[in-house]
Amino acid sequence: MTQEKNIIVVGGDGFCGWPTALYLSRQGHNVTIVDNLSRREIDAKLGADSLTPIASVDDRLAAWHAHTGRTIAFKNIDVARDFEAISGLLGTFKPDTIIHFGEQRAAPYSMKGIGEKRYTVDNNISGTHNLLAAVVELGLDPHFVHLGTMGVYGYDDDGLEIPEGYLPVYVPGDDKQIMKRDILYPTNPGSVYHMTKSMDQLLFQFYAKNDQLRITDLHQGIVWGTQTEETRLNERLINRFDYDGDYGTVLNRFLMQAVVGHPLTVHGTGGQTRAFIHIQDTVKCLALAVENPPAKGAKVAILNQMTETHTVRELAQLVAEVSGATVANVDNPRNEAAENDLRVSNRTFLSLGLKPITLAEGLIEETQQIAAKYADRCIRSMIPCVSTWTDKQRPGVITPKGRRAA
Ligand code: NAD
Ligand code: USQ
Repeated sequence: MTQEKNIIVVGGDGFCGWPTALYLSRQGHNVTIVDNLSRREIDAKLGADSLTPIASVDDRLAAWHAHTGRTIAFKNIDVARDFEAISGLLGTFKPDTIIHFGEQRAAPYSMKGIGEKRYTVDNNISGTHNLLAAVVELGLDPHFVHLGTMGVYGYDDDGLEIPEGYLPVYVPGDDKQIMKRDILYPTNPGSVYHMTKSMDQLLFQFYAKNDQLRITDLHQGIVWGTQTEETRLNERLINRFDYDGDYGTVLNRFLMQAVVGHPLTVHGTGGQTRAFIHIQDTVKCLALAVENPPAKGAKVAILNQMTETHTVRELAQLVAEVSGATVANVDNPRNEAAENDLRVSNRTFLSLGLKPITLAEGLIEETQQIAAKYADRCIRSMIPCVSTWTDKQRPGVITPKGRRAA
């Protein structure tokens, strides 16, 4: 039995946060979810919805209690804007661990327009800073676990295996001796959203150095799948499944497109290589991170939270093979390398005992039990990716080759 901890899960109503809160509660921890429900509001504004029917927060928590006898508390707080409320909660609850999922996490949404760019920066940076500053102000010593992203490294294909956060550099000193320094792996974000995660890294570096906060930053790949052992217990506990052009991630989109008979929307050639992890493994990694905090005064622990890499076209082929779907190569609305290689070290989680679920194992179950089961809830008009990275990519805009189709 793990030792009971007081854990605050910021963003605990979201796709990764909800199953994590359940898993930690089932392990015997005392969990409080903090969420301002902004993700549900954004869906309502976009006219989108989770493919799976997600219950209200109150219903979710009541179902959890009914099925397990365990209680998870919920506080509706905007951590970016309501400093007094989050500071008050931290002071009362005195968490052993704060897990921070509470950011605007879609790259296409962050590139949609000036309002979305500003919201993403204000929300993500202020939220992270408020939490760190409140902890210091209150004289608390929780382990702060943050969800970062593989995308901070960029996809420049520089031939290196991406290390876990730090790059050893060798520079000539004044006396011509070669000195070794470990620097933060240089960031190269590909969207305003990814840029906020790069900026978060500097906040962590500063607070670990200046205030000896114990911080773990998990650089996570693209999460796929829907259910975990806990969310399967009852339909009121079901996890969200995003498939729309802003929030749907690539593999879940392909799975849903396959069952509704929509061609798989491969951007460009599909030569983009990305890192992936199943939601069940996300939850397990979080629990492993919670059990293994860095020492006080240590630098930020940066762990790559991913289990396999694939090109987008490989994913499309895999999904087409299991479903008979067709593949469409569409204009890429993003500003990203058309083709790249990606090698990533994930030694820490493997050494802590993670046994990853592979795509080959989980794909068919996901297609049949989620995408097919809820296919009639699909809003087809939400499938296309309409957020573009630059004005020139917008339909109807005149380019040197002519006007792009509206
Ligand atoms: P999500 O949008 O489903 O969940 C985020 C939750 O945070 C939502 O419930 C939202 O309401 C809440 N939130 C946002 N801003 C808040 C604020 N100011 N105050 C309080 N609550 C706030 O996203 P997710 O997919 O669960 O991602 C969680 C974290 O993991 C994010 O930080 C994301 O960057 C990171 N991540 C996600 C993926 C992925 O594929 N989903 C991959 C890598 C990293
Ligand atoms: N893509 C397609 N077709 C689609 C949708 C996407 O080809 O229909 C391509 C994109 O152009 C991109 C790749 O698939 O090359 C990945 O896109 P994505 O939307 O699945 O992932 P991304 O925008 O990178 O963001 C997601 C999460 C984000 C997280 C990130 C991890 O939304 O929160 O940080 O994955 S990572 O990519 O490793 O940085």
